Amino acid sequence: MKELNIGLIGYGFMGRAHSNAFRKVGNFFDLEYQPVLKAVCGRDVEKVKGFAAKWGYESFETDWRRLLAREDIDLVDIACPNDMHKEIAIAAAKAGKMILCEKPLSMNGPEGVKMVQAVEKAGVPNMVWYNYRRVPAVALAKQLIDEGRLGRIFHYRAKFLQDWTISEDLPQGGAGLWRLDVKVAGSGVTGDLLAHCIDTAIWLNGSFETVTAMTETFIKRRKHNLTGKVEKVGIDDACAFLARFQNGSLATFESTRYARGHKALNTFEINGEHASIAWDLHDLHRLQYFDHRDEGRVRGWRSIHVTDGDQPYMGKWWVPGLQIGYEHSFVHQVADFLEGVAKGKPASPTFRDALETQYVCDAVLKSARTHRWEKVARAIK
Ligand code: SOE
Repeated sequence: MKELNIGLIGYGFMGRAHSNAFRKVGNFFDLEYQPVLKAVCGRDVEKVKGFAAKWGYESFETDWRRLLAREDIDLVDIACPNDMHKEIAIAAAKAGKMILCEKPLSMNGPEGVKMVQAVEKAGVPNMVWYNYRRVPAVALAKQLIDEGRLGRIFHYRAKFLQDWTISEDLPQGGAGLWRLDVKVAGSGVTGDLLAHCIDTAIWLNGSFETVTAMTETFIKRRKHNLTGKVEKVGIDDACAFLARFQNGSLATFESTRYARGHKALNTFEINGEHASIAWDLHDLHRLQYFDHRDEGRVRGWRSIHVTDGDQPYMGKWWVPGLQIGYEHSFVHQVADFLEGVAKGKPASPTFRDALETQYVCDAVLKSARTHRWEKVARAIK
């Protein structure tokens, strides 16, 4: 087994999710490459030191440029806030490192273009952590669609609902709350939550054609944790949009952090001419499937418990009936990436793939401003 030295930048929620995946992947998947937790980087020396000790990183850095300059780092994993993705990714590409980048790829499309150009010019393997594609039930949905079981697709319906920002007293900015600061996050629920739904939709249903959107910022001013002042809120708290796909299907997407009672209700439903499928993150190991070709007397929605060895990824885990969870989607994504590196065949979503999601987000936010239908930009050459 060849060792692949990881340099992680950022040690928040995603730093933990990725580290956990790097640690576990070799125990469950037979791979040519074994990730080695070489170094973690963060600005606060005490915190980064503590993280390194807790997660088993051999060393730590407090300046990401020093991490990139190290010859013993093969892969840079960008798990810090969105406003830093571009600069780090471009520098990492120039340094010849493989790159994994937390979603969304960038603050906006133009930034994403520069990142795609940098990794493609350097010829370094790259991928963006849109982890929900690797939930076994979602991967099973992809198989069923690709086998043509649904037939022509008429409708795609997606939601990502949360309720954690309803209080007016919640500040914006700083650790944990940078998602509410537009200068750091780029946008609100569109880039943070709908980007997941859009990525999954592109994967399952193909490219978008046009969108029309509305957004709202319910709480207009919040105290900023870093300045101590009450400042304007620039993010979209909620976003709903309609879309037309290139395959002719019609779609609705909705996301908010103001849906009381919903913690992370990420769902999709797809209606085709023969069959429909539905998935829900709160019940992530199940795929709902309805097939009109079933005998009428017993026709109905099937709730498929996706835990069998012949279902995506499940042969690597326990025995039939025993489910896995959220963290495993990250393990699967690392496994697919490492397999891709070994075979010289990139695993999706690459930076180029993720740029498509960025273009959809840009069109959605533009439409919310113009109140018009907007065309989604095509990929760069
Ligand atoms: C926001 O609350 C968040 O943590 C997103 O940033 C993640 O991408 C999503 O998977 C869960 O919700």
